[in-house]
Amino acid sequence: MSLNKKKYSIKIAIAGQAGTGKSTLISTKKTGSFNMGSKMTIGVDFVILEVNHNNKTFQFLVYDLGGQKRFQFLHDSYIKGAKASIILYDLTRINTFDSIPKWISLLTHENPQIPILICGSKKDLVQYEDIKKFEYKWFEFISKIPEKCNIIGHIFTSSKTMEGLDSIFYTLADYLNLSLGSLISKKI
Ligand SMILES: Nc1nc2c(ncn2[C@@H]2O[C@H](COP(=O)(O)OP(=O)(O)O)[C@@H](O)[C@H]2O)c(=O)[nH]1
Ligand SMILES: [Mg+2]
Repeated sequence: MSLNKKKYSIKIAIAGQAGTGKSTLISTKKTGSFNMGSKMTIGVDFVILEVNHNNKTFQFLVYDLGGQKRFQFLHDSYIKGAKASIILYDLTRINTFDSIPKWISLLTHENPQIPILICGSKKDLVQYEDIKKFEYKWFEFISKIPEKCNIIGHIFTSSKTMEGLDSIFYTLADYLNLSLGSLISKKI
């Protein structure tokens, strides 16, 4: 690797109901192994993830917004500076899908054009029929979402099998690379 290789430094926020697997997802991506025991996220956790994609190195500065309401005041300032976001719902709990609009409101209130990638987590715990059900719910959902909302995709993931984890960050990198161009090309 050349010493002058560019790194693209990107702030992102990860949101979603408590227990959907946000902390597990970023720690699994960071360490490369699934860790069953996870402690409650207090306020905001911060993790740096390096992802190589298309001959570029992306450094994602990931803010994990805890699901607890009392930390709301911390969320707003992080969201303002984020270039993209992930909303996680849990494929084993339908109410976490139904809460997506609440998280979209939170994100877009502070940052109206923020790109949002939606992920259904814990795919290892559900059956094919459940995935079909959520695909159907997704089509219903996306047809009703206001046009100004910048939803960039929907991915099913499992931190246990690692399915979809790379796709999340490749999707964000591809999107930001195209849409932001020089804005993210800060050489570090
Ligand atoms: N089977 C399975 N369990 C998961 C997965 N992701 C997270 N979990 C479990 O779900 C629980 C909540 O995860 P956590 O990361 O703390 O959720 P958070 O509150 O959104 O940060 C923990 O017991 C995790 O071990 C997954 O992909 N598969
Ligand atoms: Mg957490």
